Amino acid sequence: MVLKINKIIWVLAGATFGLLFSCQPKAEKSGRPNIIFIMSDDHAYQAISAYSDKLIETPNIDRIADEGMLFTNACVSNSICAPSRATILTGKHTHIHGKIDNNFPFDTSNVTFPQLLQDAGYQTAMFGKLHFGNNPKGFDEFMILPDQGDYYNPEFITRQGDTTIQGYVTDIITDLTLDWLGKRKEEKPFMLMYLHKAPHREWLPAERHYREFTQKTFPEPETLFDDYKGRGTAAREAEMNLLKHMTVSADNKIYPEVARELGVQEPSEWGFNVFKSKYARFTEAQKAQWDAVYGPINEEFAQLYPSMNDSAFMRWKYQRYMQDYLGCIAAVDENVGRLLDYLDKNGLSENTMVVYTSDQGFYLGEHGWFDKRFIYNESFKTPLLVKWPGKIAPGSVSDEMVQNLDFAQTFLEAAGVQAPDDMQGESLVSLMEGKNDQWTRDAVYYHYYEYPGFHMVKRHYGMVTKEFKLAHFYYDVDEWELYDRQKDSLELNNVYNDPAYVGVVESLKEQLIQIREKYKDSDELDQMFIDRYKEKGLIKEKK
Ligand code: SGN
Ligand code: CA
Repeated sequence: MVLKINKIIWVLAGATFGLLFSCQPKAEKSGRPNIIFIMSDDHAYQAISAYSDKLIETPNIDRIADEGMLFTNACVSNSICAPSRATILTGKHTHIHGKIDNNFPFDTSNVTFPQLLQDAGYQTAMFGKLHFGNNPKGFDEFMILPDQGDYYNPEFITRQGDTTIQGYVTDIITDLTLDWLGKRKEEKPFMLMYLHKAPHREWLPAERHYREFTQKTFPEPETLFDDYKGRGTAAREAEMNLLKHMTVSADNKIYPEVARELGVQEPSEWGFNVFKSKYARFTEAQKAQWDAVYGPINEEFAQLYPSMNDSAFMRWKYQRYMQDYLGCIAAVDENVGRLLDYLDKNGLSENTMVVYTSDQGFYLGEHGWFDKRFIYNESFKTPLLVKWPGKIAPGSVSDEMVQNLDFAQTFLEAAGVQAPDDMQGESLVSLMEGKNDQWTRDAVYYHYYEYPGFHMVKRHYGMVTKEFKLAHFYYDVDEWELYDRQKDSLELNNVYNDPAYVGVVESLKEQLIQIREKYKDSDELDQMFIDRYKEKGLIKEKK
């Protein structure tokens, strides 16, 4: 009912506005803002120059913060792809919308913000990676990658059927997006989700970028050789260490035959198979271009490998990893620039909110890791840059604890649509407008489930404030960790059992109980999700 009234109000308001300002550009008739949600996959904030210029310059992504706001404490509620995307769409924690991991399909009976915006008269479109196992609801048009999608010559799922498009995925997703913008009805506001696959593993850059980035050397993180002392079992047992778990073939691009001949110990055959299947997708011309650059890298590796010790091999892997990962980001940045230029040239910038974020953060060698999943900083935090001319002051910064949980309510408020009462986030509009006194949140909740599974990061939930991080790892362990975020920014010392923190532990545990209640999470639900894994044979019964 509320929605219907809202819709009527907007139709009337739009009509009045249209009559009064009929000489305005057509797109602004209704007065409601357009919304462009740009999300990349696994884009670490460490690899955006608005946050840090140690690794790469991203001038186009940075433009969003220059013209708007940089959030320095944005985070996710569950650091993995599909759960994060479901949280973004529904405004609910993963235990509520049910998409706790990448295994089970999204329950499409959930109400999502695009459906509400579409009902309120917005044109809606989605291009790129969704990763739900089913098609999105609430979109006038979509073209999505099946599952993780491919970097080269990717397939797309559309309502009309599947199609393969020749070329490089980041460029193609942008072409589709710009094409739709050009074709849309100018009299209606739009909400567009422009969702990159890059820089997701296995990090295949475009030719123009691998030529450039394979020539570069990058600074190593302080904790590349972390020995995980001072942390718990979960950090020690996670399978995402560059030396032990990153594959020399699929990840570092050494041809399987070269790796075999050298006797490199791969974690499993899987890396070889992934490399072969990705290489097989290339056209003959793409293979030739690839071989011209990666062939010499293979030759050099064959020379070096026999005399490499573990630390030299780790360093080599780190450089290879960064060259390809950052090469993928270069294409994302260029293409974000294409989109921003399009908005400028077509008079759309003024009335469009543009958001840049990632579905979660990522380890770029910190703690010796790649991948994500943990409540620890590099995976828990995610980039967030937003511009909204006239609402957000250019060059502003917010260090509030905002979450992917907040997007749905933010977009609904921006569009003047009432959010359903059961959404669990908080609209960021007040923060964007500089009304910081209206922001009351001082802690966020986190819960990761996908265990046992890829990379073997144990199940854990926790709570994070600006000062502290408290986490409980459960299921096959029962371990608590506490980090003092002010004194230990690298999160190297679990102080949970430190007598100096007895009072802090007591009060944070109490607060954690309350936040679990507030968000309707519980031990019973934790057990239910474990049982679901048992039923599906994803975990064996405990002895
Ligand atoms: C793939 C990756 C993993 C990654 C998961 C989830 N392996 O399985 O490293 O953790 O996706 O990523 S890959 O080499 O086959 O790409 S997510 O972003 O979809 O959650
Ligand atoms: Ca991801």
